[in-house]
Amino acid sequence: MGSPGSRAFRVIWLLEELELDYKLLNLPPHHKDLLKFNPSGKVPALLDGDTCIIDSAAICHYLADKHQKFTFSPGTKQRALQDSFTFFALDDFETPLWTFSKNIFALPEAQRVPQILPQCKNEFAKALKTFEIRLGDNKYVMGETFTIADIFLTHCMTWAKSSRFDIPKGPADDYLQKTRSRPAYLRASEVRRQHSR
Ligand SMILES: N[C@@H](CCC(=O)N[C@@H](CS)C(=O)NCC(=O)O)C(=O)O
Repeated sequence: MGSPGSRAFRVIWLLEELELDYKLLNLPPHHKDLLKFNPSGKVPALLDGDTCIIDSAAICHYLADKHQKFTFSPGTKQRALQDSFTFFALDDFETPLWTFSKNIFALPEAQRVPQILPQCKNEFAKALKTFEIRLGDNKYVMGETFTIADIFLTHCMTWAKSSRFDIPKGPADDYLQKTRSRPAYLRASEVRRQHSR
């Protein structure tokens, strides 16, 4: 559940990587059908049988662990390293992006604080430098193996580009070209395009 233009895109991308059948309910946040499962009204949510899982990170970890694909196994050092990239995406990248978006459009106008916007861009730029050092010469953050950490990082950096944050030519941009040319990413983008009509 959730519009493919939202964080639901992360889940759609993973479902496409896993080549699973799924039904997308293109619901906006706070839709009554969603509020039945998630009191915050936020998207995405995954309904699997009679269980509803909320939060894009929880959903992606559940799907990857269940199918043992695009993740290292829990309890391994590689999984800890993979998770540290995921949490980096959700903390160092997403926090300034979400604060920026809230103060540009998501909050009611009277609650917006425009003075915070430059700080969001600075925080993101700092995180981008850290990311490039951590990525090094790797194709994906865990080396040759594509994992869900790449989904969160790519989604955040794509969000940054669409909010006109600066991602200069260099390792991060080269990385994005690799992750965003994966066939599953292109299929997920097509789903998003069809649903945005
Ligand atoms: N940590 C959550 C965040 C979910 C979230 O904030 N989703 C946005 C759309 S991308 C939303 O539903 N916003 C409505 C709101 O904040 O009330 C996740 O990754 O699923």
